[in-house]
Amino acid sequence: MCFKPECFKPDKLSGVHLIGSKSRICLILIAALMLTEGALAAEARIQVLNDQQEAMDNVVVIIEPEGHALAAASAGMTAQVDQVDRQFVPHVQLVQAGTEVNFPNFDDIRHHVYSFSDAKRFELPLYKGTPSEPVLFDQSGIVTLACNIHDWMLGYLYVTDSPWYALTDPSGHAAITVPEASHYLVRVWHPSLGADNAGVEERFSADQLNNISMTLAEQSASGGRRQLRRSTRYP
Ligand SMILES: [Cu+2]
Repeated sequence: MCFKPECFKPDKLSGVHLIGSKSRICLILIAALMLTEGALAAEARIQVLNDQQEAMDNVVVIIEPEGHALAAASAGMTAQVDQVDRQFVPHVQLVQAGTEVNFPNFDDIRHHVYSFSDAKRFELPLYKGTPSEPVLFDQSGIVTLACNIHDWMLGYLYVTDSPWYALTDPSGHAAITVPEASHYLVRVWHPSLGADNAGVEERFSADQLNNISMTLAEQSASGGRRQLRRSTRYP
């Protein structure tokens, strides 16, 4: 086999001569579009800490890139909130508006799951196993989940219009791939804020996006009011 540059003429590359000039232009355009798509993605990295500088997991993180429409959830998006050992698992579930959620009961007793929240009022009367129909969550907001039988059972379903979201992991981190924009609105929420508080949002520029740190601080001096302090670490 020849590896000299003169040997790599187009007519020696199998298949190339089978593609017409119009097809070649199409292929070049598709390749260019794919490259453009790739270049338009940015990585958001957020860490949420409490006021003792400890990592907070299960914090809802939602990003809205400025100038980008919040695309609707694609049809058929599903999620689930289990009942295990008389608890909702996960304690916080995060879905995009338009998602259908199943509530399977893995306990050997019956549960009666309901919500009176404005974003979704529903009721799944006493059942075992998985109810035959999922519940559609088509409106953004915080849905508090409870069980009519077991008063201590409490869970949250955070419904967002944005397709760019994640929950923080045990190290307090969330990484979200977002489209490129000059600025981003980052919203965070944790159950300790309460269901009536949609969360705290801050605006960040593109060059801050991959190193955002937010602190969830309890303000005991102002009557126990909780709020978020924002800080951005620079290298
Ligand atoms: Cu129950």
